[in-house]
Parts: sequence; structure tokens; C-alpha cells
Amino acid sequence: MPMNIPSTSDTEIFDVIGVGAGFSGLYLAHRLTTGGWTFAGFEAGPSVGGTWFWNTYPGARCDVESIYYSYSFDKALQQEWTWSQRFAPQAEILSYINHVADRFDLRKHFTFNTRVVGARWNATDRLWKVQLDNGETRCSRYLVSGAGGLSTPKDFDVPGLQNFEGLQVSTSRWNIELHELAGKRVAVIGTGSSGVQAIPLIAEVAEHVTVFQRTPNYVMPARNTELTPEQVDSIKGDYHAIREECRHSLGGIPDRPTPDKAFDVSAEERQRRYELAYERSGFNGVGAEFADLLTDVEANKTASEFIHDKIREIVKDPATAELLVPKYHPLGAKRSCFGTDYYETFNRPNVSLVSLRDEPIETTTANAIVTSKRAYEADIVVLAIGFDAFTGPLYGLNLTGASGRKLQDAWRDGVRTYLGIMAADLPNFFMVAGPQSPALASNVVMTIEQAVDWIADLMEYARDSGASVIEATVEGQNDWVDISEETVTGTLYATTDSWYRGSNVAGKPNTFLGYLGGVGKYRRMCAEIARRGYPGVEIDGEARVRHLGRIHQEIS
Ligand code: NA7
Repeated sequence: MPMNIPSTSDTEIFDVIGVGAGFSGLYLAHRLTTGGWTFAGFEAGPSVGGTWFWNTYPGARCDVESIYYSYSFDKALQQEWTWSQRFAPQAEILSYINHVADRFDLRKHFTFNTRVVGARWNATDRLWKVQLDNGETRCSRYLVSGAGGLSTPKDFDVPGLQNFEGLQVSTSRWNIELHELAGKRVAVIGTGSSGVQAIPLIAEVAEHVTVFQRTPNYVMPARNTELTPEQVDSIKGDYHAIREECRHSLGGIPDRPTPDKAFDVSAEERQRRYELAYERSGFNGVGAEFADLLTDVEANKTASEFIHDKIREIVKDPATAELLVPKYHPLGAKRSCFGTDYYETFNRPNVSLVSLRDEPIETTTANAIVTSKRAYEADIVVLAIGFDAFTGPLYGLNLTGASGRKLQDAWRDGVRTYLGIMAADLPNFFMVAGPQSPALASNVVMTIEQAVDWIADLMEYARDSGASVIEATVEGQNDWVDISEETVTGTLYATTDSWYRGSNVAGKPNTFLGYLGGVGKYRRMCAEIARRGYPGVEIDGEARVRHLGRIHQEIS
């Protein structure tokens, strides 16, 4: 039985239906209800938290510092909440989200254990008809997705996995206690952020861990620490300025921009700067130390090789170290990981590494993973294989637009959005932190707040002018696709396979899922669009036409 059911019925028309009760959905509910809109939110899980509700695997923590990865919309909230660590663990982030839900009395706006499984725009009534997985429908004037970017786990595409008779657990739906792995032979498949965080803790309890690695990644030491009372006081005393800096930064955290290119300085100076960054660690690791590290392969090599050497220093067995050295992509061109004792874990006698590039998995039997070379017996398989990023959660909504076309058909050849917030043919539909927004490459909480505010402002603008239908024009959307692609062209992201480009999911079109112009520039672009009366958006059939590319060039 769903909990906390708001007084909804299938005849009542809400101003807004919101999908998801994670960071996006909660702020959306707060912002819109305080703005006078009626709101009904639906959340598939039994409680609030989104990503931080589901990803409870051992070692799960955010790789953006918690003082930044938290809401900034309420001054009192940020003064009363105290983060215990630099990178808070999952449980603490989930407590924070629960605190926010209680503090602003947001749970009453949501129906839990209820998934949105379809939505169709009815042009005659100017309404979204939303289908729930309990068979009921609801109607609203606006539909807003806060379904998240990394919330749809990738299909378990490991050959023969259905034959395995031991326990299977995925990091994104973790449902066992760590001690249940004690004395067991554990196979971990996947070495992205989730695997990198979980493997050292699993190795502490398991009898043996076999790590199946397809692509070695760059793992920087997270250098997580407790925050001292003095540090907390200093942050709280300066929070307004810190948040402002984040809002106008590249990635939603304070920047350390440098005009220097890697070869502008001596090899000794490069080494010195990389050492400093490696000691400091955090979101960018050594990836931001020179201006050209993400645009020039040779410059990037200087940083990549610095990490290669660190791996060789830490890992005692040279053959294992060579397998761990990330040689298939430049540093930072796919999401780097931040770990604690990750490489050190491979010095343990109960941990072994299998390179799937050298011996691909051929099948799985009742008790073993079988590669082209041999069978590896296991009692438990841990899948840390990632997500169908950004489009997976949106396609799960089965949106049918004004033309009768499904979103997944409209985007068959690649994602097409307006600001990563709207899409042509989907009137009165918004995405919070959607594809082609800065979400992918930023402190996403900052991006979420900015998107929700912009959406709410646009809805208010339409309401004030007596309008009821808002839709991105095809031209506005084409402009934004060009702009977002321009921000990627010429960078090393453009040539590297990763979930950023959809390459982790079979058949997914190869388009970059983010905007790389920076959080600050994007914010200014969105503000400028609002100031000019929303060019690229049709409001009750009227559109302001203006080439968005020119606006993007004009803003600093
Ligand atoms: P990621 O980063 O997508 O990592 C998934 C890992 O699983 C990665 O090493 C993949 O190798 C590997 N993988 C995926 N499918 C398979 C199969 N079928 N066989 C073997 N190995 C596979 O997901 P995470 O959950 O770790 O992190 C997601 C994001 O969350 C992260 O970027 C942060 O933003 C937070 P590949 O590299 O594709 O060769």
C-alpha cells in the first residue's frame, strides 16, 4: 500500500506532477508549492533520497565535497546542518535528504512506492495524462522529471549470468550486509566509481575477491577526512561567498583556473603541481592543473603518466600494476574515480585481478565466471556495471508528445534538448538536470537548484501573462544541440568512449550527454534567455526568435 498518499484522485487536475523524490524532486516540490502551484510527486522508492536511497553498497560516498554537494537555497538550512566529513558517506547524505524533507514538510507532496510508467500530452485539454504503475492515472498542466541521471541501472549484460546459482547483488540496488560476504569468494565485475569504492571494503571481509576489470580507470586518492569544528565554523561563516563562487564556476565547486598550459612550465614544475594536486585530491584530481589537459593529448599524457607511475609505486606485483594502469583513455576524458586504498587493496593476498581485455567473459556457470582462459569460482557476484545514464530514466517515463511520437523515437539518433531542460514536441514538460545540461560534469546539486529556479520562473512568467502552454521550438532546440556539441568538440571527451557518450549501453546513440561550457556560463545563458523573453520557446503559440548561438557567444 503506498505511503503518504496526497489527496489525489484521477479527476483532480494538478498544476504540476513531479517525478522522483531525490535532490531534484524535493527542491522542485518546495519551490513550486511555495510559489502557489498544486503539486503531486510520485517516487518509485519507499522514501526520499533517489540515488542516495538506492546506492547503499559498502564505501558509497559522494566524490564532490559535501559542503558543496548540498542545497544552497536556504541560509538557515546550511547553517544548521553540519557535515562530519569532507566526502560524506551515503548514510549521512541520506540523513541530510531526510532532514530536508522533514524540515520543509515535503513528504506530504509525494506518493511513494509508485512509479510513473507513461505520460501523454493531450493538446485539446492542454494536460498531461500520467500513468502510474498501480494502474491509476493522474492529470496535470505541467510534468517535471526529477528522475535523475544515474538512476536506471544498466541491464545485467554479463554472459550467462542467469546460470549463476550463488548470490548476485548489484551496487545500485545493494540489499545485503557487508558481513554476509565474510568467508565468501566474491567476484566483482566493474571498476568504475562504485566498484572502486566497494572493492577495498569487500576485500576486508571476503575470503577472496576476484576483480573483473574491463577498462582500468584513473583512481585518485580521495583523502577523505573528518571536518574539524574550526573548518566547519570557517565554512559556515563564509557560506554565502562560497556558494556564489560555486554558482559562477566551471563545475559547481570552487575553481582553481590556471592560464598555464602543461608545456609552458618545466618538467619539474609540472611534477610539483601534480604532486600537490594528488595530495589535495578531490573532484578534479590532477585534471585541472593545466588549461590544456582536456584538449591536448600530449599535455594530457604528462598527467596520465604521473598517475601511471603512482600506480606502479603502490602496487607491488608488477604484472598486476600494469593491468591497473589506465592506458586506453586520457586522464579525465571519462569520469575519474576517487578511492581510499584502492590500489593498495591489490597488494592483499586475498585479492586478484582479471583483465577482461585479455580474457573476456564467455559465460557464467552455476558457481563460476568463465573467461576465455579459465573458470573463476565464486559464491557471490557483485555487479558494479553502471547505469543507462540520463536517457534511461527519461525513456522509463514513456512520454508521448503532441505529435503522438514517443521521446525514445524522437531521440533515436541522439538526444535533442533545449538547454537540457525542455524538448520540442513535449509541451509543458521539463527535465531537471537533464541531458545536455551541465549535470553530467558538475556538482549536480548546484545544477539542480539552478534548473528548478529557471523552470519555476518560466512557469510564473507564463502564468503572469495568462498563457498555459510552453514548448521548446525545433529551431531553439537545434541551436542548443549545436551549442552543447560545440562545448565538447575539440576536447578529449569527444574521442573517448564512456557513459558520458552512451557507449556503455549497447545500441545507444553516440552523443555526448552533457554541456561543457561550465555551470557559470550556463547560468548566465539561462538568465539571459529569461531576460530576453525566452527566445527558442513558444508560449501559447508565440515564439521569440533569436539565434541562441549568438547569445551564447555574447555572454562571458
Ligand atoms: P561506471 O562508472 O559506468 O562503471 C561501470 C564499470 O563496469 C566500468 O568499469 C565498466 O567497464 C564495467 N562494465 C560495465 N558493463 C560490463 C560488463 N558487461 N562486463 C564487464 N564490465 C562491465 O558505473 P559506476 O556505478 O561505477 O559509477 C557511475 C557514476 O556514479 C560515476 O561515474 C560517478 O559519476 C558516480 P568499461 O569502463 O565500460 O569498460
